[in-house]
Amino acid sequence: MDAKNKFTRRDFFKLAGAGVALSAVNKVALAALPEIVSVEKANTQAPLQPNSGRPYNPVVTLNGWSLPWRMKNGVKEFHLVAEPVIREIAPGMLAHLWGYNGQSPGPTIEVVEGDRVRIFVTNRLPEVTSVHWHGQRLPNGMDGVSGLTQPAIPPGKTFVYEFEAKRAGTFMYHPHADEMTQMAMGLMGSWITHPKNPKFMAVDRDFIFLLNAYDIEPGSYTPKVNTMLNFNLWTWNSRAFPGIDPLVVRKNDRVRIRVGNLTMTNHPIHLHGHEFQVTGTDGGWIPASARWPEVTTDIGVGQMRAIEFVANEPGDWSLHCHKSHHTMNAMGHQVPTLIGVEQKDLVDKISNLVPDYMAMGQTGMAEMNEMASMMAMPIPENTLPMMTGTGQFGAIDMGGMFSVVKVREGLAKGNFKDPGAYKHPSGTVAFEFTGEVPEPVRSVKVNANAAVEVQVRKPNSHTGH
Ligand SMILES: [Cu+2]
Repeated sequence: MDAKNKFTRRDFFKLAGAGVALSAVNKVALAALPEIVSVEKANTQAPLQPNSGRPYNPVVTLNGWSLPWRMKNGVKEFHLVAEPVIREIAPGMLAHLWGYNGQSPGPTIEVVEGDRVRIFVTNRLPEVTSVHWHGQRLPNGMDGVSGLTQPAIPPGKTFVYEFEAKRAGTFMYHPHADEMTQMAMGLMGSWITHPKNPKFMAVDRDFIFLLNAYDIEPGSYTPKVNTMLNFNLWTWNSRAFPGIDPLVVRKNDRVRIRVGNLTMTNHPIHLHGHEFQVTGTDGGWIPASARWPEVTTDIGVGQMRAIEFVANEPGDWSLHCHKSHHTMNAMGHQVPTLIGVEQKDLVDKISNLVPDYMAMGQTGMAEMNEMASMMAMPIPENTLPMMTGTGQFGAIDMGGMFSVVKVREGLAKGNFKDPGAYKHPSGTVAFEFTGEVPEPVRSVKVNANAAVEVQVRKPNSHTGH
C-alpha cells in the first residue's frame, strides 16, 4: 500500500481539446474547472486527510482512493472524468474498462453533512452518459437520470451537478444512461457523506468497496456488455483475489466495512472469527435497538450495507462472498464435474491423438488449481487461474470476492500496511492425528446387498400432468 497518493496531473488543454490556442486561455478559464486528478495504480491508497472544510475521519477505499477537491466560495468542487481506463483485475490480468479519473471504479467522494457540493462531470466516453447519485436527497434535476431529469451528457462535454449533501451515510454513484453497457464496463464509484459531528458513529478503521462483476472471455480484455447472469469475474472494486488487498486492523479496533452492490445478483458477505452488526444501509443509520448479530449479511442488488465489529481476535480472518462460485475466477466456469471419474483409459485414448492431454479434476478442483498455478497447465493469455492465492500453509484455492481481515496487536493508528502472515501461538493450529482411526459405529446395520430403489425422472417429462 502506498503511503503517499500518487497522482498524475493532466493539464487543462487536453480537456479543452487540441484546437484551443494558448492565447485563448486566460486565468478565469483556467480557474473555471477544478484540476483533473487521476490515479493509475490499483492498490489501496492511504486515506485522504481533509485539508480544507469541516473535519472528518476519512475512509480507506479498498484497492482505490478518494478524490481531492478544491474549496471555491464555500463550495466543495470535484471534477470527475468518465473515460476508458485500464484496470489490473489481479496481477497477470488487465481489463479494458470504463471508469472515472483513470480507474474503475472511480474515486470515492468524501464530503461532510451539510456541505454544498459541485461536481463537474466531463464525458470522454464514445457515447452519452450521466451520473446518478444513488441514495442522495437532492433537487430532482440533479438526480442524473438521462432523458427524465436532464439531457444526457454528450461525448466531449462537461456537465455540472450541484446540491447540498443533506444526509450523512454511504452512497454510490453510477451512470443512468445506457446503464447496462456502462455498468458492465465498470463505470461506478462510492460516495461518503460524513456526519457533521465527527464523534457520531465514530470507528477506528473505516473501509469501503463496491461489489462488481465482469464477463471477460479467457484470453480477451474487454467485458461483454450484454451479459445478464453469466458473469465470470466477481470483483471488489474491480479486483479479484489474490489482487484484493487485505483489510489491516489493530486488535480491539472498532471496524466498519461499507459494501455496496452494483452487480446483477446478491452477495452474502461472510466474516470469519467475529460477529458483526449491520449499522447502516444506503437509506441511513440503523438505531442500536434495531440491530442484531450476524456473521453473514446478504447484500442485494443496488444495496449498501455498513457492518461493524470490534476486532478482538488476532489472526488472518477470511472475508468473502458465501456463494462459492463467486470466490473463483474465469477459468472455473463451465467446467464439467469430474470428481470420481476414472479418466485413465480415456486419457490413454486421447493421448494418442493429443500428446499433451492431461486429466483434470478427478479428486476435486484443487488439483487442477495446483497444476495451473505451477504453470504445468498453460492458461490463455490475460486470464486468472480459477482458484488461487497462497498462504503460509499452501494453496488458498480462492479467487474473486475474497480477502483477509488481518487483526494484529499494537499497530500504529494510520498503519494499513500488510503485516504478512499471522504467527499462530503454539498449539493453536489444526494438526494431523496420527493414531488409529476406528470403524464407525452404525445405529442401523447397512445391508450392502439390499436393492436400492432409484427413481429417475427426466426433465421436461411433465406431459400428462
Ligand atoms: Cu457473491
